[in-house]
Amino acid sequence: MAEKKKPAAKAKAPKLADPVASSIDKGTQEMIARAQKLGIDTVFDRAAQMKPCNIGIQGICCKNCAMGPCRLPLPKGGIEGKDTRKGLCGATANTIAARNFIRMIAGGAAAHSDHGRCVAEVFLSAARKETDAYKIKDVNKLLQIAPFLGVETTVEEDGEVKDRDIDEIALETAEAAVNEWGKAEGELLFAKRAPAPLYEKWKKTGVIPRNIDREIVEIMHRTHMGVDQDYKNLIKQGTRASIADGWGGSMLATDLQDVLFGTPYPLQAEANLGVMKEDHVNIIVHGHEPVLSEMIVAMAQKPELIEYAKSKGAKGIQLGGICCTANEIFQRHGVPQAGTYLQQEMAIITGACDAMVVDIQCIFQNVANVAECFHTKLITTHPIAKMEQDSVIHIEFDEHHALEDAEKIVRIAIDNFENRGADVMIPQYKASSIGGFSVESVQYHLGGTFRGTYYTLNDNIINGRIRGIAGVVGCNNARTRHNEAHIQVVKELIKNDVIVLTTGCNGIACAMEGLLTPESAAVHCGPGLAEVCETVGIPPVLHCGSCVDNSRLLLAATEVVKAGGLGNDICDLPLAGSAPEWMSEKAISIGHYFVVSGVYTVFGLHLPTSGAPVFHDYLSKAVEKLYGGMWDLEADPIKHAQMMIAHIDKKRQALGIDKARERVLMDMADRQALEG
Ligand code: BF8
Repeated sequence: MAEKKKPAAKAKAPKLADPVASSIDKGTQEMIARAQKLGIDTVFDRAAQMKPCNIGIQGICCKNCAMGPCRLPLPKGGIEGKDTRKGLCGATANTIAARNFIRMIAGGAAAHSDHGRCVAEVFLSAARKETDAYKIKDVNKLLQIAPFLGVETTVEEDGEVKDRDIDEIALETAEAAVNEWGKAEGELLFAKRAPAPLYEKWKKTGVIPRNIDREIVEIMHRTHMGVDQDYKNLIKQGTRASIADGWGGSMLATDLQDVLFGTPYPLQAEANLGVMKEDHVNIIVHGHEPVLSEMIVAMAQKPELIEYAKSKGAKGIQLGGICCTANEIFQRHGVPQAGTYLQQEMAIITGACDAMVVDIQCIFQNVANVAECFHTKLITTHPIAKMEQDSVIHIEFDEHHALEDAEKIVRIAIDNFENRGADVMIPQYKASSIGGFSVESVQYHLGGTFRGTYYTLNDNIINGRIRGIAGVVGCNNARTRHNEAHIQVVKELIKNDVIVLTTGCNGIACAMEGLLTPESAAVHCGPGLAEVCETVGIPPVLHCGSCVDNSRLLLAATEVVKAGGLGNDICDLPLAGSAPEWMSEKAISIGHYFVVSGVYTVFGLHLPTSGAPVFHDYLSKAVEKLYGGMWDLEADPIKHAQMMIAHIDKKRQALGIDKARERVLMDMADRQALEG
């Protein structure tokens, strides 16, 4: 008799994320719950279902050759005595962690710098007058950067100094800029924009980049099996490549974007998913390069296309940004920020996203799967960033026919409006925000038109109203509650009179929380910072743009050094950096160029170096001796902010300005007013 088959075991339902534990944002919580009801998985559910690799997290898994992967987990009780761990080839934990770490720098520097290269090439096309879509919008910025690239802006004729033709300057500047990626000799020209003592430190340690591409390529060579096997020498190359990013590729991206699209000055917008409108065609622009989004912004305002949208039953066209594209179009046009990195799937789950247009970086492949559950058209636009799913439309964007491409994309979105289901649910949460704080506009607000320097900012730091400056930047990470650490770190800093400069997804998180408004100063700041914000009319958190715009923070710090009274170098300033919810290789590159530019930099979550304690230690103590900045790590947001404040106080003490601050702290009337 045939054996009776056992009934198949009922498949276990996959574990789902708890919406409230996943995000501090109510709109995001609503969308997570909605997705779960509809049976659509999101990054939050996937994080609940898949644990991160415990060995990879420590940075000591080597898969650089086929004898491995070799894994050298740190023993539970740590290492006693000599660390004898080694891979098949003999690579130590330090070698493996350092190789992995600088490969992350290479990935991050490549991403920022390739973005910069694309902008430089578009600028070259504009300078050659090969495109009608892109023109030089900010001549002053061009004149400001041209000398750093070795381009004269004046000419002497018959003993008289005259302005050179702007088209000639543009062309020479564009050619010099493009050359920075691959020139055969010399050094990165923007390195000299750093304060002289910092430049000298780099020179002395031999880390001035030769050109941008070479430093990234050399990382790939050095970390190939059997090449560089000294963690100190490996991180030295990581330093060189990260400088090539911060003071090179990213800085060129920022500067040339300002030349082409305008240097940001403060303007107002709104942030969070609630900026989407049920009765409008909603286009979400997601990614990084403003080369694409600028054209979409132009097309979405074109009367003919607005009329076309109306002919399809919509009241108009609503644009919204996700990730750094959001920051780019917010800071130059006041286009609302629809959300941070972890909200990209959520924007589609509203059911009201008629098209999501993406270019490069930080784009989940799963947005294609989510889009398939709704009417949303997902459009990829960049030749280096396509998706395998058949539902994805690819419209290759090219500066030579950029306006036509943008119009085609906007028309696809409009045509798709009538395909919406009845299942639209836009979370009704949004906050007002003010952005557009470039180095120049901070100078205007905090330096004054007459002084034209950062003098007033320095003055307020010296007199203690402002305790110090913090750069809080970076991503979201689904391994921690969305936006919680961002907001707690920033609130703790401003409560303690530390002014915050923000970029990237931290900037969007702060916008969603209402921290980018001058009014928030009275609610959240210590008395000194609140007074400055009220007097000058600025928010306590200054939105400085996207992740490539971290170069603005380097230049702002340089301006503070130049204004005087706070030391001679960036490492002398009461300044600290932070990335509370980092996740990308770009964050590691940014973190490292902050550190080697002299900034004490704290990351949240973990660092992929913990499995190699000697190397991990080297990144703090030894690196600090070389450059004045160091890496630090703290997952708890309040402790994280307190570590930054302690560093700021240490620097105030070294500058001899700690006494002035004590006087401000003694002002009880201010304290009571704040508490009231
Ligand atoms: O470059 S902060 S999640 S969007 S990597 Fe990405 Fe991180 Fe956001 Fe911009 Ni930056």
